[in-house]
Amino acid sequence: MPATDVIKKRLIASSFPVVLTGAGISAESGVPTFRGAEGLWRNFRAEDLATPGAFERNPALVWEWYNWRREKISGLKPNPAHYALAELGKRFADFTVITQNVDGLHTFAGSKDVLELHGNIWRVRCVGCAAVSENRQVPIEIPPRCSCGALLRPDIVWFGEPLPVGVIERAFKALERTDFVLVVGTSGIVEPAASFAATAKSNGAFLVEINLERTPLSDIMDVVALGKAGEIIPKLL
Ligand code: BV8
Ligand code: ZN
Repeated sequence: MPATDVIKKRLIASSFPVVLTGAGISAESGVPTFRGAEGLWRNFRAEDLATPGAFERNPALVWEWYNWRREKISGLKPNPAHYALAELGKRFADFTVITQNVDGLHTFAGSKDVLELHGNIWRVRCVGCAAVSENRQVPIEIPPRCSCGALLRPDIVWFGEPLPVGVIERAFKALERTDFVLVVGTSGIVEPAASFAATAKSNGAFLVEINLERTPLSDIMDVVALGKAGEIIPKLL
């Protein structure tokens, strides 16, 4: 039986499906992934720039990188994978989308209560008064300042920073309860998200991975469907 039929059977039988997505689900929308060819910007890697230290030392350089990404993604639309997940979400009373992506495309496609583990590129946070606001200016002035005078930073979780407490709690609650996890388009490297599938498995969940290639997570999966998210996920409808 083809992988998508097995996945579909298990999905339909599940009561609390959880989907964990990474940059790969937005690739077909034109959003560069982190560890693909586009992962580089002026020879910097995400790990070099997406850190509190880098922002401390050179906020303008970090903002130049985020401006480059904001410009790159500002006109981009969700792809069939995002829309298919939004449609699936309507068919279950309890359907949780947990994403590592900061592009906001799941919400744009209609998914509800998306758990954004690593924040959102269209939100900024004041390093002084901690005020959080949406900011869709492209380009944003560099470096942007809050009305209180302090610097604004992207409201994004950098390496070495803890994930938002509320989001983590809700993610673990879903992972403890779920019986079916779909892991889509992630290289399975960045923690703690990379351990989420194993957490669900230890609670008896059926695990499915959709990716162009095998990843470090593939060995614990019940089904690995190799191919494009934008082609495979719509087949689950
Ligand atoms: C934390 C924000 C603790 C940036 C991101 C050693 C030193 C220092 C730290 C660590 C260390 N070892 C481990 C750590 C912890 C660290 C970590 O995991 N590092 C990694 C590099 C080893 N983690 C952290 O620091 C986290 N915080 O641990 O805090 C703590 C606790 C309490 C108190 C204080 C501290 C924070 C991690 C968050 C980092 N921020 N993003 C930004 O976006 O601007 S991570 C960044 O990588 C993105 O968010 C991205 O989502 C994430 C993961 O990447 P992927 O989504 O998987 O994307 P990738 O490009 O890698 O892969 C794409 C996949 O899609 C590929 O598999 C490809 O085949 C596939 N694909 C492509 N096209 C398609 C497709 N699949 C299907 N269809 C397609 N069409
Ligand atoms: Zn402020």
